[in-house]
Amino acid sequence: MKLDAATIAALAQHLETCELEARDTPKITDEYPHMDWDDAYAIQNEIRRRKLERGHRIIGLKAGLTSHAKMKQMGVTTPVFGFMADNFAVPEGGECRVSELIHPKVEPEIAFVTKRALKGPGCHIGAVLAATDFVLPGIEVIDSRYRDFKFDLKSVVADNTSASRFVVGGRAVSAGELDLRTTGIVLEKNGEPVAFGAGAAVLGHPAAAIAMLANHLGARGEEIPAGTLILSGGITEAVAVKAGDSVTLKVQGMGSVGLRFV
Ligand code: OOG
Ligand code: MG
Repeated sequence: MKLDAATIAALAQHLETCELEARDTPKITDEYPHMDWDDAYAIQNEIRRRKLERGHRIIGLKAGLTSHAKMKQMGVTTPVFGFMADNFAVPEGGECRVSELIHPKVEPEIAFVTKRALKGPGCHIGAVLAATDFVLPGIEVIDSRYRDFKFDLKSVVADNTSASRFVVGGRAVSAGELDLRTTGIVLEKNGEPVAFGAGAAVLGHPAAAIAMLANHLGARGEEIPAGTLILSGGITEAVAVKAGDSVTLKVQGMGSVGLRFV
């Protein structure tokens, strides 16, 4: 760790205030270029603690930057992990208020729900599939607090990996029912297909993103509890949205899920 506790608390307060007030900020590594990975996750944990203290619940976890399309779009090379609070959830077919956000983008994802705890190190896709209750389509709405979505990995980790809103729905299927590598997806905006892909875009198999998360937590003495919802990461580049847009994700064998931006 390179930052002291007071600096970590101040940066967490700054980033969370930007989230809650829909204001952007330059990336924090401009001012703290020497901060390390542990500092970045410590700032994210402090944001989580602030939300819990105000009575929020943590209702899911996420992996991000798990596909080459996303890594290329953002100019980074390593997946990152974050959390979702209760107020991030949009009901299936529901509305997402753009006035609460800075510059939202949508991502097509496969969501996993665990039925058993997953613990690293050594977690692999076999263990993930065995511990998965079901998978279902999910759209993540990301909203980096950083100006023009310009960040590096440590800044984005501190900013809870741009987590903002999400919707899951469609048909929940057991993970063994489909080959998630060849499961096709189509993301539509206002009825037009805007992005296509298949599950293998995410680390060869979306379950690999869940295994990576379990190994990341395992290195910190933590685990993914049973009954956890996890977003495995955008399969394609993220697509910008504005008020009036309607977005639908169709996933082969899993139906569709959507939301509207107002
Ligand atoms: C970081 C979050 C990326 C994903 O699914 O790749 C992410 C960002 O691109 O702002 O959630
Ligand atoms: Mg995502």
